[in-house]
Amino acid sequence: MTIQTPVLDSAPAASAPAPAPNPQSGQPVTLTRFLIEQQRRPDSPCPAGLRLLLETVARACKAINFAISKGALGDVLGSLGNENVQGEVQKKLDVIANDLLLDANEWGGQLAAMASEEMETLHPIPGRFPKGEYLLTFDPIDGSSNIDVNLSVGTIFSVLRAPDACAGRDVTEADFLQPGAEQVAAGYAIYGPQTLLVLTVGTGVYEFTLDREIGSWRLTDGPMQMPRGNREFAVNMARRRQWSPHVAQYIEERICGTEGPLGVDYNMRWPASMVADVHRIIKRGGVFLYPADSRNPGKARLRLLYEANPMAFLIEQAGGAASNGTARILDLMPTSLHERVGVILGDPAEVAAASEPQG
Ligand code: AFP
Repeated sequence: MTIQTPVLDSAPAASAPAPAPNPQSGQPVTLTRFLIEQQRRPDSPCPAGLRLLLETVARACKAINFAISKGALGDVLGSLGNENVQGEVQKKLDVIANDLLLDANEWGGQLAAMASEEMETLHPIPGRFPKGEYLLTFDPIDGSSNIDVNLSVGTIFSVLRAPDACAGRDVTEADFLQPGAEQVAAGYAIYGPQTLLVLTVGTGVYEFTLDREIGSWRLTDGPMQMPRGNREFAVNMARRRQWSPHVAQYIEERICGTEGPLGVDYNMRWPASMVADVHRIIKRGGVFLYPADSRNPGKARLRLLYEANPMAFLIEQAGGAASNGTARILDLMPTSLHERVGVILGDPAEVAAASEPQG
């Protein structure tokens, strides 16, 4: 299913949000019940194989949450002393979370292959297990630099359909290089004051809270639509020298507030965790920027396949917009597994104002 979401310059309304089961009805709506009800929809945005895959990913996120919460009481903090394929110092939890996702997902028969921020090449499904129709990409721990200082981190995941040809051959990197509009599901777990799972199968964005007493994900919000007009931006000001003149002016005008051309004050956040920023924006609005380096666009920070694309899918489903500064992120054709892009996402009016003028 290709996501037909309106173009960037019109505030995209999410595809008709599904009538989620009523969390207030007394009956706990678990993730399993929610996904089965999505599967039963006439347009079946969540076939059985996808439902099983999402339940497996959600189960792995519970295990990741358990590992993270051990902190200094378990051997999970600190770094491994080496760098990952991104050239970033690899944290112990990066590898623990990556292995939990691989181990949970490789035997179920839903996947043709996986790819991760922490692995240079794709992870094929071992020959002893059946191959399935989906491709899973993930950032096992987003915000790794926050782990050792007890700030929010998350897991980001994206599901694509594997090309039919994969059935008869080995999966290649090229099979993953699909525009984000081809995603059939995306989500994140956020390991913060609460442990939350937020996901979409193209029928709106839904939030599940981990009930730690019984270990069950329970529907607590959705379909979520981000509030408009919240004057709050998230950007790393230390990267100022890398911004284009247009982005620099966009931020400067907001810093000037009532003393500048906009005549209104803005607030700023920077938790150094995209998952925390995206969740805040879905819940209360605002805008997130991590622009590409204007002097060398290839030196953008965020990865297209397993950070920008899943978050863009979620943001658009919640009524927002997501751009690389010049184009809709979900329309971009990836050229490599770990390709990096600039990201501006959130309130459509703010995304349009921060994006480079066309023409
Ligand atoms: P890490 O996972 O390496 O901590 O990076 C997190 C991230 O990819 C994204 O979640 C943040 O928004 C951004 O990088 C933070 O980047 P800075 O460290 O440059 O602020």
